[in-house]
Amino acid sequence: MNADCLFCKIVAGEIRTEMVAESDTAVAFRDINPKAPVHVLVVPRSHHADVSALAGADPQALADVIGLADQVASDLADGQYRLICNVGPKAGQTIFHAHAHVLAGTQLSGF
Ligand code: DGP
Repeated sequence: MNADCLFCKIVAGEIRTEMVAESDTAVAFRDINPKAPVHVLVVPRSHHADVSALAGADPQALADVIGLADQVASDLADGQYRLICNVGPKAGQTIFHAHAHVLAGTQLSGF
């Protein structure tokens, strides 16, 4: 755990938020600023700055994040979803704990 990391504090239960799913290696909770009817963040329990770092350090944990994202999209929507991972400030990343955005529950427009 990184003591300065918001998502580490959410994983540890130090900051309360609405959890929608959990696994041994990842947790899923609703984004505070939703961009779709279903907008869930899936984060690994272990701290890595972004998905690129996670892929290098623990590919299985990244696979687990994607697996939990897929489960969330089936549980909360119809299994059709967009998965977004922002890596670095140029991509719009603001929280530097690896995470995937699951967007679902509506017709999503193109990029
Ligand atoms: P990104 O731009 O990819 O780093 O996305 C970070 C997301 O985290 C952003 O969509 C808003 C969300 N977020 C920021 N602070 C909180 C919080 O305290 N609780 C929850 N649930 N989401 C948060």
